[in-house]
Amino acid sequence: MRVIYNLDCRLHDPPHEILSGQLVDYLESPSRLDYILKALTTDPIFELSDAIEESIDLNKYILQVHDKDYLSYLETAYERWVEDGGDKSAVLPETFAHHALLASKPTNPENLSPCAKAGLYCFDLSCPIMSRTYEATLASLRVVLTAASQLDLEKSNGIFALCRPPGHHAGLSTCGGYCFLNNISIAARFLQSRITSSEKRARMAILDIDYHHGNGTQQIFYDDPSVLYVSLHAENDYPYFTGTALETGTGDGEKTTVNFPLPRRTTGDDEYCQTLERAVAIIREYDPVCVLVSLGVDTYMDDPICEFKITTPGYKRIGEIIGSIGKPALFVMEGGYHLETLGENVANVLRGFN
Ligand code: OKP
Ligand code: ZN
Repeated sequence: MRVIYNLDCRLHDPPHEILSGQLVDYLESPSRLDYILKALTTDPIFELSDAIEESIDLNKYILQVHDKDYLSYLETAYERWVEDGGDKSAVLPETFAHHALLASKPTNPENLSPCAKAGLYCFDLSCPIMSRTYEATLASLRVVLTAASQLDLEKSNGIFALCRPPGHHAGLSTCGGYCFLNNISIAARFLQSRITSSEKRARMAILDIDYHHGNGTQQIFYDDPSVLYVSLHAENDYPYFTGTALETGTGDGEKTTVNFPLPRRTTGDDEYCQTLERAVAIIREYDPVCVLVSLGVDTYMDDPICEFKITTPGYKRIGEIIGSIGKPALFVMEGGYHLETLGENVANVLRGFN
């Protein structure tokens, strides 16, 4: 299987995050990429390729998903923050635009102070913006769109975009949960624009198997019947306020959002795979052109922030079930924080798919 990567993804490298009230090393670290790369290079079935030379108009596709004011915030946040006297380490909000605090929605967000903007565009403390964060985020997206451009839509093959920072928590105009740009959503729009056969958008399915609910991806396609969003994730865990089975979409997009919240602590290989079979049946029925997989392996039994019990062999079964859809698949890296097994778990999903 072809694997696309780029080392500029390493440029986002915050020293710390606050986890359960404690200052700890930033979990979504550049070394995650190194560990996965290392595991994939030891198996000849993976054919690695650097996305560096690819010249895709990233902005054009970003703007099909994210608001323009949010995009210019990401681009300029660090510079403005430092000019305003903010700490040079990173942009981090100190006040959130909580609904209880907002007398009215800011009409001119560009006029807000750098501090206010941080609280408007971030929904948590896990997305510090450093001097080279945006560069890394664009590299991450370039990896994903390069992989998308190489996906053969005539065959039921797979391609893996080995990227970071991840994307599935980033919404129309919000960062959070280590995510800044919603890579997989932008890839879905990119793939739709590759298919110009009819005036109607081609059907895409996004299968999100990260431990956490992809609130951003859900929001982006909530009213859009051309993108089916199906997610398996832990119930009552981060990001806490989204991902119930009652969230099924709205308007024309009614029924094209499907959530499978699963119990924390007790969900192991068998329970997970049974639910994944149901998810896959829904995707088959929808009959998309291709499947985009938000590939998180933070469902692993020893993941430091998650509480599922998936085993390393379990990931191979997961890959096989995804392969049974019989569609071309773009795998996009999301979470997974147990460094020692990260690469092997990812490799097993891809091996199972093949
Ligand atoms: C990103 B991805 C929970 C702390 C959560 C942020 C987690 C972001 C996960 N106690 N911190 O979906 O893997
Ligand atoms: Zn996750």
